[in-house]
Formats: sequence, C-alpha cells, structure tokens
Amino acid sequence: MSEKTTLPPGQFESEEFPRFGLPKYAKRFPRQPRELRIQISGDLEQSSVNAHELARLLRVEQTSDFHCVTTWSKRSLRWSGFRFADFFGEIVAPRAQQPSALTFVVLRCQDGYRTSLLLSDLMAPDVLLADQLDGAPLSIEHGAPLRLVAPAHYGYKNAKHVDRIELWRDDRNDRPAGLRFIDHPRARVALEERGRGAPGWLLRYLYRPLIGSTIARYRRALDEYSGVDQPRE
Ligand SMILES: Nc1nc2c(c(=O)[nH]1)N[C@H]1C(S)=C(S)[C@@H](COP(=O)(O)O)O[C@H]1N2
Ligand SMILES: [Mo]
Repeated sequence: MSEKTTLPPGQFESEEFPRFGLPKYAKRFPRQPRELRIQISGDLEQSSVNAHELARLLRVEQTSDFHCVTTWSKRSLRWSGFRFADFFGEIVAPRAQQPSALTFVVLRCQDGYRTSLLLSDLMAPDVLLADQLDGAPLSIEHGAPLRLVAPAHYGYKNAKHVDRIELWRDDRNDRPAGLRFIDHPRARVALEERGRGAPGWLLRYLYRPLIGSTIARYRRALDEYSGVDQPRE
C-alpha cells in the first residue's frame, strides 16, 4: 500500500464522496447522461466530437484526491479517461487555425453549470476528461457521461456532465456560474486559492458550516429525481 497523501491546507478527509455543488444546481440533471458528445467552440469554428473520436485517445487510469473548496477532501479516487492535453493536441489543435493563440477554456455542462480554467493549467498530465470512476461508467452523481478531473484545482473547476468546451484567446467571454468572489480564476488547492477578494483561510470558516446542508440538499434532489424520472432502458 502506498502512503496516504498529505492533505492540502485547510482540508479534512471525508470518508464519503458526496454528490455536491452550488445549491442552485442540486435539482438540475444531465439531459443525456449516456450520450458522450462534446461541442467545441470559441475562437475556432464550431464542431462536435463523438465517443468514437474520444476513444482513439490514449486511455489512462489515475488515482487522485479530490478537494472541494468547502474543505472536504476525498482521497484515492480511481478515475479512467483521457488526458485533456491529448484531447487538445489530437482533436482541438488540428481543427484550429492558430492553436497556440488559444489560452482560455470555458467548460459548459448539461445541467447549466459552467466553469473556466487557463489552458496551461488544463495541460497538466493529471487533468483528465474522465468517463469512469472505480471501473464503472460515471454515475449521474459524479458527472455522467463525462467530467473534468483536475486534482490540483478545487472541486468547482472539476465540471461534471461536460458537453461543450470553448477555447478562447482570452477571458473576455468569461462569466462564472455563481457569485464572482467564490470563483478564483485558477483555484489551485496547494495555494489555497479558494476565491477572489478574500484570503483562502478565511473562506474555510465561511464554507464549513454549509457542508452538511448542501450534502443533504443534493441527496434529496437525487432521491426525488430517481423516484420520478428513472431512465428507461
Ligand atoms: N455540472 C456541474 N459540475 C460541477 C458542479 C455542479 O453543480 N454541476 N459542482 C462542482 C463542485 S462545487 C464540486 S465540489 C464537484 C463535486 O463533484 P461530485 O458531485 O462528483 O462530488 O463538482 C463540481 N462540478
Ligand atoms: Mo465544491
């Protein structure tokens, strides 16, 4: 067995891996949890990527820790998917006039969520477009059919149900999904970049009291969802 990783500043270990997010998205679910298709747009011609094209990329397995900005961390999640760097190099770059001019990425999701990251941060080898967790296709809770896994960045950058990836020359078109101060442009966990405008350590105390009720809200929404709208085979 490998040694346990040290948790980043201000984080505590959670035994559970709860479905989680901004309260506003608790009752929103992906429309097409099984159909893997990504639209590419931004400062390049819009096009679409299907499951077969993705499957040509090198499949990688990765065990990594997951850190929510509200201070819970789940250790050793076993993901499988494709490196964002390969996705960019093999699928996006050939479709762009000037790939080197693209620097900023907006990820849009089937539930209406969106988040943004610098392309340079997404090129790290541990950033995946993951379609599996623990050897099984992603569940609705954890991002079906495809999510971003960026372990060095807080959970809110780890977009679930990704269906559109916009590549831009700059951040002109960026508009965070929640309040601006809760979205740090980079959100690096090691540097405790929890938000902008307030120091990370201070936000720990603001967020911690919200964890329990958020988990409960997300669980209730999922129970109601699977009760009334069970996907039919
Ligand atoms: N599409 C979408 N992605 C999302 C969210 C969301 O509400 N919708 N919440 C983010 C937040 S704040 C966290 S902590 C993680 C939670 O991932 P999990 O539900 O798999 O635990 O998803 C992130 N990605
Ligand atoms: Mo989060």
